[in-house]
Amino acid sequence: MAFDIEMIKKVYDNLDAKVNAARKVVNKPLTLTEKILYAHLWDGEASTAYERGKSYVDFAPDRVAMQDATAQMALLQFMQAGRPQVAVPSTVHCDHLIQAKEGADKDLATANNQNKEVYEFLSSVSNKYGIGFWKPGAGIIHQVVLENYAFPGGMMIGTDSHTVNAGGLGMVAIGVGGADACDVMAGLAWELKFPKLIGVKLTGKLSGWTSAKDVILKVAGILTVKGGTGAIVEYFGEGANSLSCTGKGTICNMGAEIGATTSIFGYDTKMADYLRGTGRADVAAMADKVAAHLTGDAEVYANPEQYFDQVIEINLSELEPHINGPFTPDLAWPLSKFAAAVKEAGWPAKLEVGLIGSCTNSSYEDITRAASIAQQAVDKNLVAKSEFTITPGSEQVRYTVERDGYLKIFENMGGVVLANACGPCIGQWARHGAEKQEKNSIITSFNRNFAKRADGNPNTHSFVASPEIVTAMAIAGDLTFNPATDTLTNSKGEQVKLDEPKGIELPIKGFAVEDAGYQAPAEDGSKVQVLVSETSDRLQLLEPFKAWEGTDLSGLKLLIKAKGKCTTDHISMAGPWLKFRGHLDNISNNMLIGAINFFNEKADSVKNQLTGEYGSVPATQRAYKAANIGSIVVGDENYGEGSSREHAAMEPRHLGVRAILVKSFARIHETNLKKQGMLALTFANPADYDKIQEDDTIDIIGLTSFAANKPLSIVLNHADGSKDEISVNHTYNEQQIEWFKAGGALNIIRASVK
Ligand code: MIC
Ligand code: SF4
Repeated sequence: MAFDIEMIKKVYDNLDAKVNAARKVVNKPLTLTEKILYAHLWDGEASTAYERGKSYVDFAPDRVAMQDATAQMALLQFMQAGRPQVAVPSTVHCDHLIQAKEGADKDLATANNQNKEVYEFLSSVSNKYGIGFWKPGAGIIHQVVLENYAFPGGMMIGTDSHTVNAGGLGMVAIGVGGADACDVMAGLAWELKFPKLIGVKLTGKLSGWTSAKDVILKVAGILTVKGGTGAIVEYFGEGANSLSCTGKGTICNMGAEIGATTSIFGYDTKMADYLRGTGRADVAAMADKVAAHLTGDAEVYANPEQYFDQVIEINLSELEPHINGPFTPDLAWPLSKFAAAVKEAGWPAKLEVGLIGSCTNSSYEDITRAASIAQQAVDKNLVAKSEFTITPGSEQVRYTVERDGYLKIFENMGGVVLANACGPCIGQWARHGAEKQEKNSIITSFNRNFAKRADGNPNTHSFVASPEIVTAMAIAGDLTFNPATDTLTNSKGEQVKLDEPKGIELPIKGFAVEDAGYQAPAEDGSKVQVLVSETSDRLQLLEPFKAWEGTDLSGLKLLIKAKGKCTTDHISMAGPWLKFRGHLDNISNNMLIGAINFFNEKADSVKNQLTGEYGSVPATQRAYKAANIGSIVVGDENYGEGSSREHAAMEPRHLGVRAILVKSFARIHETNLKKQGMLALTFANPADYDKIQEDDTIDIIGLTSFAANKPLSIVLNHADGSKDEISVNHTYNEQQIEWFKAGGALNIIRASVK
């Protein structure tokens, strides 16, 4: 069930009829995104046109992908859904829990040992319910999915925000919380607000130091971290066709960083080459036959302004390499302006570590381009000044680049090859000395660079660039170095310049692998036992959340008014906490510990209104819970940006927070909150954020007539006896209101089983 050619065939067999039905109702030429969305309607062929950004629509995704850190919660929920098998092909990938310390072999052995209980749980649940299982060391979910499962015209959801990577192979692939995955695996529809469409027209052709990564680094600079919210980004134009399939994957991958629902490219010869190169000539042949439906209509691409809500044009021939950061992925600097920016801002110019790989940039092409730079270090007598690490995206890529001699090149330059896993990208990095919290700089080919993310040190300035730029910077050891123009002094005292990178898209001798790390599920899993020990500190069976009490909520305490950026890394940190991703009570001890308290500008220090004392956020909330008092969290713009981790919604739910009130939400997080039965509210007037005071007791009014498109009211009872009443908006539809009333969506599925 994990790979299902029959499923792909069915999608293609029905495509013509479905696209034609959509054409009739939409009544104008169609973008690629619309074709795929309308071809995946839960109710079959389209009978009505949906309003972008407004209509909630039920979809029928073809596949589900889950990674180990989110799969635990997704599958703990699925176990309660009472289904014998998953309803659509699904896979689990063990990639997030491996800590980078000494190099691939040792780190993998340690992970297998330390995470034994979790891996056994995931492997047995997968076996039982018909889910394909990719063992630790097999690779990072998005790379493995691109190599094995993604297909043009398909629709997939995955419990990781970078699921969108598969847009590089023409798929509408969307990151979701585990509860959404649980629904789809249980055979239910998956709901999404019909997205707005952003068109990105690519002209020209890449050359020199510029790579596909620079397209998305540039787009992130234009659209910012929230500019893609509620939208799907569709890339097209002659420039798009010239990019390799994996390069397209990189661009789509980092579309998560602009908040886009997903990004996509139309089917072309590069995708066909990649499918054939990865052993799927049959899929390519089938796609060729329906190729007209796997790209947008010519009229759309000729006059994009008429069909997209927003259009951006980028000329690849003029695009410069970019470096984005620090602390946010949308602070975009063209290479030629970066050195001045570093000096002006006073960021540490000395580069400590360069890290390449991750799900964003670990294709054969990426590795060969970076290796062409690393080779020059050796050839030109340069000694790399920074530490350098490589995380291959999959065992297939690792095995192939080792066979072709590229890993040796990195090692010759002093690089350390880490396990095929997320590693430093998600804080699974035992970085020597990070605890000293020194101000320092690192540069990665990853996608995110939020504070503390990689090594837990808030003073690490993390920058994002392409693997070849990262490699060049690691050789120079200096962020003010511009490889396109500057020279370096080698060990003989000569001035040498690095030549432009050169890469190979697909291995000339083909991909190879000895053990890809895949375990197929049992044909009949009914006898497979899934055991969760009651005393485990890593796994905990879920208790149903309580249903809504049927009244307005009054007497809630303000838990925290978070100031500024509050990503899912701030709400539920990864790194050392990843080990508790299957244990809701234990992981709740990290709730909001990274958020900055507006009133004292400190992290993890809030006033307990019952005692007047300051304490950590989780401890304060546990005190409210013990006293049976609900609370509310207030936040700024784009609250919950970043990850799909539903722990960021389940922890407050578990600890008794009743509502999250913010200026705006990131999409996945907002849905996660709704699914778990929380109230996700936004200020009708964002300036009302200023009215929230530290000692407020808060009432939420209007819940007894809670309805779609109808604002609620909030009364702020200030400590001095005065009051403010403010209006708050929400985006709940009727069904989502039922989730709230039932105490969470899972309670509704549970009820349907009995
Ligand atoms: C991330 O890049 O932040 C993660 C870790 O892959 C997350 C998923 C998680 O928190 O487990 C994501 O992007 O969704
Ligand atoms: Fe893993 Fe990093 Fe990719 Fe997330 S962004 S899936 S942590 S490699």
